Amino acid sequence: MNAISRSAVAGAAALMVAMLASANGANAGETPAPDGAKVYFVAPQDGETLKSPVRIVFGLSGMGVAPAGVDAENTGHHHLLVDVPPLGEGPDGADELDANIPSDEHHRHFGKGQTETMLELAPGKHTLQLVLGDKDHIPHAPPVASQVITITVE
Ligand SMILES: [Cu+2]
Repeated sequence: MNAISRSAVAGAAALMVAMLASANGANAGETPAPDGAKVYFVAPQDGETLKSPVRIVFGLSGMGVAPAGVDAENTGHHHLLVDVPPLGEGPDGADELDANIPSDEHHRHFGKGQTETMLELAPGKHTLQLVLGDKDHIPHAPPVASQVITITVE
């Protein structure tokens, strides 16, 4: 094979990789998540009305919890998104799927490996979403995120 056809083959291969990545639907972090991994709210339930502070219990199946910074296969730590758009639909769009999850009152990190929290919330409606992050606080590929639930605080 001469040099020209060799680079044409490499170019075609790169194009195929790019097409596969876009067929995947979205950006994603570099840490793989196993098929069927799921994060969900054990409590509260979607639509529930509660008093503050609200006890929030994180459920995870198909993966394990490890503290931030620990590099162990098929693990991550919980993040709780409060009153922000669903992961991937915020101001940075799909870039949220392969970036560090911010750390602020709307993006709570549980980097010690916690699986529940008591959350102070003002009266009114609030949305909550759980997102698993890898050792560097980046969502997995594919992202492991719960449905967004809405609760009302009295
Ligand atoms: Cu984190």
